[in-house]
Amino acid sequence: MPLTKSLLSLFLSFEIILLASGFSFAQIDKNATPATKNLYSGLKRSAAKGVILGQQDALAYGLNADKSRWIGDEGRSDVKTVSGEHPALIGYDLGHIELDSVNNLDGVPFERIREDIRKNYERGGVNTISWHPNNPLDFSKTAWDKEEFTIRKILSDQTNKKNFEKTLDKLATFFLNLKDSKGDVIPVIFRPYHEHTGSWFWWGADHCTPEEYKQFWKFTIDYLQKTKKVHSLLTAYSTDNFKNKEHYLERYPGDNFVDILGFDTYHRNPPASDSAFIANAKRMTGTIRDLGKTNGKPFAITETGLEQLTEPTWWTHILQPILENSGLSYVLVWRNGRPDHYYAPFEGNDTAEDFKKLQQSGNILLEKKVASENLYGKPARK
Ligand code: BMA
Repeated sequence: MPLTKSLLSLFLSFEIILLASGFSFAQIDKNATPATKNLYSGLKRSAAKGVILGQQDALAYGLNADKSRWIGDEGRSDVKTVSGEHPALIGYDLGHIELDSVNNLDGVPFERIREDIRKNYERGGVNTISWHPNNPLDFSKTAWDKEEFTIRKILSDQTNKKNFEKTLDKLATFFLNLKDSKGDVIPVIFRPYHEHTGSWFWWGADHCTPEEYKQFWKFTIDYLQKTKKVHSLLTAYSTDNFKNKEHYLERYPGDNFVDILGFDTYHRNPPASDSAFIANAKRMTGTIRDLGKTNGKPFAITETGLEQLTEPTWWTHILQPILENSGLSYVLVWRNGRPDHYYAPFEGNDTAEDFKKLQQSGNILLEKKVASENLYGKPARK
């Protein structure tokens, strides 16, 4: 019947509009660049294919077969040496940008970070940025050097606040100067003030109230987006281990200030803790999946790993069960920083074969599969 038919088509077109905009409705920056908006929907889309595997500082340095360090080699990453492909998500840290330092806190030149971000972006990969800033009230103190109520002292004192804005100006300059070869600004995931359920950083749970943390977060994001006009960020909220949904959300600044829901969790004391680690990671993934589905936001394990990979089948026996059918957009393992501090396989590492099995399982997406997902553009044709 014509009436029913036209009602139906009206309903359908409404639904199509909703669906089309639905992928971006939950994104916080309405003025985000087209590539940033596409990345946001791309991260949700690719989660149906597998979990993007990433590593911190993967392109900047790593380990040789004898565990000596390589630093700054072009086109190299330990994951590529082992698997033939770079990780499809690369993490970087901007710690010490606030000091106008040439290198970040782990000795990587900011110029190199900028280049690696561009190269990874042009390969279709994803870039995520954490920040371990020194204490803004006293730059001689590191991110781990806990002052009493730093955040309160920044928010409540105009001079401190103005000084902190100068630091945010430096971040904004960095973000705005990340350009591709066409001169367009490159989108990045920005993951500030992480692991705040713990108290090891000056922004941690014991050093500010939930309200202060939220205010500080909102101030940072508003300042970058509204004052500095940075429109290339997806913002990731990233707790450490948490007990339940209430604990996860205790310091959540709100759906209008967060694009990606995440948490960090490290596997410590293996093998005694193996099954507890898997169960815990699955439980926490379940919490952020529920929240992500409700809010239309992508969700991710923003840091994880087993230091020194002491279990040869860690990838298929520990990580794979966590990732399988998880709906996670990505998982990032930490850096191959030192012979006693590494999280990804390198040439000759005991877990290299097992890593390849995980690669073949189809549960993770590395460079090639992510490139074919076209995360910064329209969905790839079937
Ligand atoms: C920690 C360690 C440190 C490093 C810091 C920031 O987990 O890797 O050595 O300085 O992250 O990258």
